[in-house]
Amino acid sequence: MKIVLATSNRGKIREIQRFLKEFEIVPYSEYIPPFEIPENGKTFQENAIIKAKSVFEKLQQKGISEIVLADDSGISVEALGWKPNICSARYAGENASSEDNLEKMIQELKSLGATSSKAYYTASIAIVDKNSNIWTTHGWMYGKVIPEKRGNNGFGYDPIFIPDGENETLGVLPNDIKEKYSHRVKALKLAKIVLRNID
Ligand code: ITT
Repeated sequence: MKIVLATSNRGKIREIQRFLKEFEIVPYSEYIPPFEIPENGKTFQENAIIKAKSVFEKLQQKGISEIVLADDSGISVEALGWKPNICSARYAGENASSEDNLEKMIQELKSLGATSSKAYYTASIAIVDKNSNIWTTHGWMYGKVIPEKRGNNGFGYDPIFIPDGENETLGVLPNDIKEKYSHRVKALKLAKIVLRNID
């Protein structure tokens, strides 16, 4: 069964393909040129639905009818008043890179004098099936962030995030350890049940 991913984030594409091996996972950019999707929802769930529906509808306009899956995710940090939350991708500004966002967070933590702060990741997955039904699932990963980059594994904020139960960042820990705790994998486990029961 084919599933079109409504994301341009290569880190997400890699992790979703790795976990949903039983399906044929195709990024939407293989069908249509990537386009700006206004993520103006108030929650991860709302934004995941906006992304999945936007790509589903755009594909339908081209006569392509496929199941679409989107991921909206982010990190919430206690010392930052549980921000950036749904604004994680634009923490350092509208067109900020992952590197800019990471640097900004390190600087903010340093300026607060925090040597570490409790943090968690959230992932909301939205699926639009071929009958336009919408399904959502969610997952969380708890841990802390430190104001120092360690390792290059994972993506985004992973080089400063240490999951509960570990002593190293996700930048240092291998992929299979991230999978054990991952917010995205928890949401995808539930999404798998949905995907096995729709057509
Ligand atoms: P799409 O909207 O195209 O999917 P995006 O990167 O803009 O890509 P989001 O709006 O969902 O995605 O923003 C999520 C941000 O949160 C992302 O840019 C990362 O910086 C961060 N993030 C989410 N999950 C993460 C993970 O597993 N590891 C590290 N950072 C993560």
